[in-house]
Formats: sequence, C-alpha cells, structure tokens
Amino acid sequence: MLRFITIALAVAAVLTIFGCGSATQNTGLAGPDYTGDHALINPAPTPGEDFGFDDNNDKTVSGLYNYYFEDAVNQHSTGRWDVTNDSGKKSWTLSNVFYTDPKAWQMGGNYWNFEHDTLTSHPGLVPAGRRGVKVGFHGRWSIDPGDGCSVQVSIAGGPFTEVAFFTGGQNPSFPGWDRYTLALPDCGPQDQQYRVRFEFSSDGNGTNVGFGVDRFAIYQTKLTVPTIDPSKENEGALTVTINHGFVGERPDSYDIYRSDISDGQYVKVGNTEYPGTMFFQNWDDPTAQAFTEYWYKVCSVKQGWDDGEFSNIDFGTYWIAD
Ligand SMILES: [Ca+2]
Ligand SMILES: [Ca+2]
Ligand SMILES: [Ca+2]
Repeated sequence: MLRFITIALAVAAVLTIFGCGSATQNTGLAGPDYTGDHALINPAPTPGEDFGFDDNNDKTVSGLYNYYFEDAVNQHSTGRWDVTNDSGKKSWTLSNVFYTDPKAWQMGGNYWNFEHDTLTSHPGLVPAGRRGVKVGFHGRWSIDPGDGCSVQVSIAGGPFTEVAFFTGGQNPSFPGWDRYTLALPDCGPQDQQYRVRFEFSSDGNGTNVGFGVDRFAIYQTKLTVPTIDPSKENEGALTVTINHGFVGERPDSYDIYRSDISDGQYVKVGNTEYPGTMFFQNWDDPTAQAFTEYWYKVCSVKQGWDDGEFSNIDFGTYWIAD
C-alpha cells in the first residue's frame, strides 16, 4: 500500500511540473484555442529597434518610424486602452513596475488561477497599401506552462487573430524587460483601423508573476536615407555614387532627381535597384552632357512605403576622354 501511494504521488508531481493534466486545461475561453496550435510561441526579443518617445513626449514625430498608435504607457494610458476582467481576481492595471517611468501595464504580479483578462489598444489608422506594419513593446513576463498571454490583432473591426503566444517561461532579462517586435498583416487597398489585444488566461493549477507591457506602438520603420557623392571630374560619364543609409528599412531601389542649379527644380531622371550586398551603388547619368554641372538628390523607394527623405544635395561634372 505504501508503495502504491509513493507511485501515485510521483505521478501527481510529474503532472504538476509539466502542467499537462487534462483536468487543468482552460475551458470556455472566448479567445483562440489555448490548448491547440499557436503560430509563434515565445518569440525571441528583438534588440535594436527602439522608439524615440518616452513618457514626456509620447506624441513626438520620429525620423525613423511612422506611428499609427503609440503609448509610452503612463498615468494617461487608461484612456488609450480597453480592459476586461472576465473571471474576477487580478486584472490589467497601471503598475509602478515599469520599463519607462512612471507606469507600465501589468497583468498579475502575481496572477491567480482561472484568470481571463484582456488589454486592447484603441484603434490606430494604417494608411492604404502599407506594408511592413509591426507591433513593438517592451515585455516582462514569467508564466506557468498551463497559462499564457496571447498577442492578437484585429483589422477593420474584424476578429482578433493571434500573432504570438507567451507561456511556460520568462523573458530572458526577467525581472528586467525585453523588447519584442512582431510582424502584422499588410494594410488593404483602403485605410484600415488596427487594434492589438493582449489576452491573458490561466488554468487551475499553479500561478506565476504574469505579463507586463510598456512603451508600445503599432508602427512602420521608415526607409533608409542615403548620402550621395557625384563625380566632379570623371572621364566619360557623370557617376552618382549612392552610399546606403544604415538605419531604417532597406529600399527596393533609389529614385535620382536632378536640377541645373542647386536650389532649382529637381526632376526625377532615373532609378537604380538597391543592390543589397554592396557598400554603395554607382549610377551613371545617361542624359548628362560633358563639361556641364548638374545637381542631384536621391531618395529610397519601396512598394508599401512612403518615399524616404532626400539625401544630401551635391553637384557632379565630367569631361570627355581623348
Ligand atoms: Ca482577472
Ligand atoms: Ca511607461
Ligand atoms: Ca497555471
């Protein structure tokens, strides 16, 4: 008898550790199937992309990003999000445990069994045809295996679909914060409202800290801004050397604009593909005349993006070889 009890306790301990007892799974959740497949589980953090805004200037214009919804998460954030607490206990609250002073959204700290709570951004309008739309935020999470936080998107009032699911672990810098960037669907042929939802749920078996969200945005990274260096005394051709920008979204190609004088009217005179692997791109002006000075500026272009900001302006000349 003692031997049987020992085995039974060992089995129960294994079920507790792995959270795989069928009786402990969530039932009746309105969201996606938490026991089924998830498109992306525990994505790796994405260092390198950060937002210029903070709690003092969270409506600022950025040279690097187009923001469609942004929130540094502060004392004003209750007016920017919708919160539901569908089964009582803890709920999404503005916490003093933050990445950027003074607040961050937090679900739990610690959460209870049988939670079901949502945090949904107000709509952000994404312009027609926009590609490369992303959601970015700083996250701080520690969640038991049977529980999870689903990040979802709704477009034009449609159903929420899952983008990523966080469960059974914690972010690498925990109890610090890590930055996450997740791709969202392209915008359709008309302007569309995007909303992002964090849906947290827990089963009846074991709890943990929960999920925190700070410095959040639905956004697009702007195109890189090149610099140019046209030839001054080239032999046989006027060559515009385009040096790639190293910050921002890589372009499909560059548009080259030309004018006869530095502050004159610039007209598009060519386009050259972004070569990708090269450090720079040389473009020979096919209509430039020898011994004549021309002025140039160049911008990045890509389908689904606004044209990038113009490069520096510079002049070029060439002479004819003997
Ligand atoms: Ca709750
Ligand atoms: Ca904050
Ligand atoms: Ca649990």
